[in-house]
Amino acid sequence: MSVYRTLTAAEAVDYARQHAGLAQPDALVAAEEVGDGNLNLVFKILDGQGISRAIVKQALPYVRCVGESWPLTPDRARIEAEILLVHGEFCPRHTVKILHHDAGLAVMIQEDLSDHLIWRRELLKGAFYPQAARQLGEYLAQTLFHTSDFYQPPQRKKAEVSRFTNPEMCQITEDLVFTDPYIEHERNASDPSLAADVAAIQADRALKAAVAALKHRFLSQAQALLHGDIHSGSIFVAQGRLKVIDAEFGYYGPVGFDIGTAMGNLLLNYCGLPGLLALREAAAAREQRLQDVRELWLAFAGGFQALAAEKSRDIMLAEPDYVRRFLREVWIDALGYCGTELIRRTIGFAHVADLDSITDESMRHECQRHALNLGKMLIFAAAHISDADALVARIRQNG
Ligand code: SR1
Ligand code: MG
Repeated sequence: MSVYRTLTAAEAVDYARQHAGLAQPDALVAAEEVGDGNLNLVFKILDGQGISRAIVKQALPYVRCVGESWPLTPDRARIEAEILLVHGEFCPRHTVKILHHDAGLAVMIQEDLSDHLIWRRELLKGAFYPQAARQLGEYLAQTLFHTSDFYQPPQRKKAEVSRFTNPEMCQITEDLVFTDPYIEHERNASDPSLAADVAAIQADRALKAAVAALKHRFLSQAQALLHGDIHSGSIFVAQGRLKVIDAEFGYYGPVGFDIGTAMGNLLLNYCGLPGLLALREAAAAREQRLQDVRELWLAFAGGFQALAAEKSRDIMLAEPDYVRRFLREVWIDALGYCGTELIRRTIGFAHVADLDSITDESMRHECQRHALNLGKMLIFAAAHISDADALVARIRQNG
């Protein structure tokens, strides 16, 4: 019999008192439900002064932003907690700390991050965190290298692939990222004035074939334990600090998917900035975003290469020429996945504030078209873009 029940705010407080492992559990007195994502309940657990001391996150048995008509496995909470524990083992500096988790209740308690801010909200305001992209690149290098065949003993790695099989959440990504935007589908949403752009995308056989190749790799390449949804809303920042949360879409997949998703969300901000900020601020922030994309790749690739040289357990995979070849393959994948993220966040089911919060309608459409064109360009040109500087040059040429 399942023990699952949805927690009330009072129960969340009690739960945190019992399980958070805080020095003064009785100081916890109230909970505030703050979940603004698409899927879960999220409670801040407050002390008598109203200061948040821990976060209780519970998976609902359905997609929160849709309702009970879209059921979804609560087992995603176990997978998320276990992924964050693994990522925390390899990159404690940039992974949120899991204090406790319970598979039956689909609940986890995380460290409080109230002294950080959500990166996306900061990017919308044009705030710059000069170390964030490098730190995100470090997180990706550490977590993806240490969970891959470069480092994991082969039998253990196969057991990990099985532990982190996440079919329901992967299907959401498979559908929402790689299929729906390229067909007529009731889940898609876009401004009516983009109808011709959407029709062109859905009629473009060459584009569909290129996206099919990316989808096929997402379906079949168990390279490393991915975060699976690493966008700027799943990242907390403070000056000099960065923490990754929300790994419920994680599974063993192609390394380039995490890199491309992260880059794609930075570029969604790049595309939206002219509609979000005044001319000069937008221009400055766009330059920062291009530098962020460059830094992110260089930190990831440099970090991965150094780890491969120092810590690879497979002596064949550690061959420097092979490491370079592997990183080239990751780069091409990442540019493609960056492109699919740009497209799906513009005309698919789940949008981003970087574009949708632009109030001037014609400016919003211009920014959305830019995101679509940049996405298409990246998908088609991925194999012809040699490095991060060439990427930045291509993005500038694109508008
Ligand atoms: C039904 S979930 C929709 C989207 O929200 C999440 O953040 C993922 O990006 C997913 O694709
Ligand atoms: Mg999320």
